[in-house]
Amino acid sequence: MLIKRRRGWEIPEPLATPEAVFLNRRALLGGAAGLAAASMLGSRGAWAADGPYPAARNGAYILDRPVTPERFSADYNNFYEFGTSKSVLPAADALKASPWTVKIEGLVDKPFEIGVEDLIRKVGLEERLYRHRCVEAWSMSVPWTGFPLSKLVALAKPASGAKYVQFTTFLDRKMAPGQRTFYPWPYVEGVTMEEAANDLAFVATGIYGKPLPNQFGAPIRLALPWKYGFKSIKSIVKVAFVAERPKTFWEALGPSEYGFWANVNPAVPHPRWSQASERVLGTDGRVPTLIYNGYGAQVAGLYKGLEQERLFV
Ligand SMILES: Nc1nc2c(c(=O)[nH]1)N[C@H]1C(S)=C(S)[C@@H](COP(=O)(O)O)O[C@H]1N2
Ligand SMILES: [Mo]
Repeated sequence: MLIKRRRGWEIPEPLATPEAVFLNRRALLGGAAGLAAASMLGSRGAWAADGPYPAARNGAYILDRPVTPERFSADYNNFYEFGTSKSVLPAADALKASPWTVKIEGLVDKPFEIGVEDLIRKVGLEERLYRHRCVEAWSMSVPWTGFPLSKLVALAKPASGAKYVQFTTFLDRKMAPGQRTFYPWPYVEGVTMEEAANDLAFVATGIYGKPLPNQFGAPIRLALPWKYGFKSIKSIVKVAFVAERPKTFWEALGPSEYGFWANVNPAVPHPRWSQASERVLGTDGRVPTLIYNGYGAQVAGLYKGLEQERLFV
């Protein structure tokens, strides 16, 4: 029998129980108190009685630190389409996340459009515990529900000329007041085909065992835990396979501060602050930031031969 040796940073399962389970229990036992907690957490925070949530956890992706309680992570978000405040939860109520379709286009066998529910039915869902490290030096650890990005790539059947995958968020100035600003909307992000094929690259449709609440980027977003949080684009409407490196949103806004690669590295400071440590949401403490946010074993190989690039901004 093969016994998997516990890596130093992993913690026993009970500490990593998603808060949804805890809250569900409270909702069942606690009546009104539980319901109040549930309604606080965002408009799509329904307790799905059926459907694909919660999905089975993939035990290969666990953490060395407790899951951030939802009451902290769900009201401390970056979602500039709905304002620059960290508390975009109420404003993000305006996001109409259902029905929602995603266009697959560019250098593919045959472009197509697919509804999020159909997509989920095709690829299946799993839960993974991932760290998330914002370039602003705060972090959280959350249970995402979703599927590997490689499954979406396989569905798309890209042509050999495709070198990058470009993701685009919705554009709707009526619905999203933040898009009435001068920023280069819509939000665009991208990864190389090699990054997209890496097993860590994840498409999230849920969090805490339920569909994504709006402020987390409903109904479909990326989760790239070895990169700064801004790479994890929210509310995706288009996935395009392209030959040229996309000009990404933050890179377009501030190229001296934000680049394409944006891999986490504590040794490379942001021009205006240190990246050496991070504030952990829901605690009063800071912890040291790790290169590739702790995921170097899985991803460092992607960057061999690219040492001349700005890999860490
Ligand atoms: N469309 C879109 N995606 C986005 C952002 C945004 O403003 N708009 N903010 C990014 C940043 S800076 C971070 S840190 C994460 C925040 O994800 P969270 O709110 O789920 O923690 O979303 C990223 N994805
Ligand atoms: Mo961020």
